[in-house]
Amino acid sequence: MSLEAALRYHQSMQSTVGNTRQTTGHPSGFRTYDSRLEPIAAKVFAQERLSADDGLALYASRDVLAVGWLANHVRERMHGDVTYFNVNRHINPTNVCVAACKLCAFGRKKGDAGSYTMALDEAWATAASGYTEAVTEFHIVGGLHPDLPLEFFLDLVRGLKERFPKVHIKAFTMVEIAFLAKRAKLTIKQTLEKLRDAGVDSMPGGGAEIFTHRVRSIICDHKIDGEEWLETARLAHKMGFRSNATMLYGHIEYDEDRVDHLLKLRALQDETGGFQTFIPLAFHPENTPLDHLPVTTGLTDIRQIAVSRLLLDNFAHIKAYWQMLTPKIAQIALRFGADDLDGTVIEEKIYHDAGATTPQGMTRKELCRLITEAGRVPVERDTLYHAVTRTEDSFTVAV
Ligand code: V47
Repeated sequence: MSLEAALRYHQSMQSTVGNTRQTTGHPSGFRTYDSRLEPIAAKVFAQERLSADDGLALYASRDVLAVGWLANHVRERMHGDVTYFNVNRHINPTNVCVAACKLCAFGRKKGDAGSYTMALDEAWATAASGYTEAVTEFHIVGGLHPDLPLEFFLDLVRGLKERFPKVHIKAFTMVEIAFLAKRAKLTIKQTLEKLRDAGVDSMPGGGAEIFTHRVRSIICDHKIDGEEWLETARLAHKMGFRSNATMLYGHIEYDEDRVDHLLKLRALQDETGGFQTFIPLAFHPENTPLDHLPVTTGLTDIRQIAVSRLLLDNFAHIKAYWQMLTPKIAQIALRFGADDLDGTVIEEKIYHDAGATTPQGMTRKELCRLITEAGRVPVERDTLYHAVTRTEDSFTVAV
């Protein structure tokens, strides 16, 4: 059957099985067979803010393609075809962690088999290893080590800045910052000041998980609570740091928890404007105490990207983190609301300890191929979304 014939057949089936997509009458030609999406579409076209109920309707809708269409509409309104990626390296200085979060396969207790803590020289050598293209970003996160003092992390960052002065240091989640502050008997603000003076440029979005107490008390009861995560981000933004935000989905949370999480991030973004990118993270259960839970499906992942784009109207970017989604789903996500794929990464531990089968890293060429094949235009960015121009193994950043 030719493509045209297949499309005609599909259309005739749609009109006979009662699943007919209705147009809303809007000039954009939006169509849905879910009447609950029509008022939401009207709001999206009028650039009006969506409510918590709208969020729930988007999660509940059986018309995932229509949800994705709306998210893609917003994505193209904001970014056209531009799709961002970066050349980065992840560094996880230690997997020793006092917390024993049920969501995690990465953390180990001190002295346990498989536990490790890098010496400073080792961490600096790791930063330089494994890749020939000049990285523009180090992404540094790790366990909550019971003995490593704040000074260790300050030395780590200072040493990196000395050795790689042009590389942006995106380091330490809000959870790590609150932990380091407590250990050093400093306020969060004092700790952030020390990190800034040592050379930390921004923060990654991890540790947010799901903010509601019911969920947090089960999946990560040793971490700071949702309010403390938000307050730490608030303080960081007020000091001029930019940060990302994440949400871990696909475990024991309900749609209501996800909507609550997204709207809390949206409210903080209204206040500070400090978030750059939102990254929905699919839960990988393998090797965690929650390994009886199923992995997320492709449609759940794609819908989550789309709902994030639609609810987070004040976030500039939605990232389809290919390491977590797989390159195939991440590529499709570029048509469902995402405008960023993250980066080369080089070495990833958190998801691979939890059973991820994705490669450890990707080259610029491979990332560009994924983006181009999705009909988008790849743009290499630095952490702050300035375009990067490359010559062999060096780069310049447009500011
Ligand atoms: O906070 C831990 C999650 C996060 C599992 O800011 C798990 O650019 C799934 O935050 N299954 C760390 N997820 C990763 C992260 C991140 C990744 C990429 C880019 C950025 C950014 C941030 O990973 C943790 C937690 O939410 N996580 N264990 C697991 N078993």
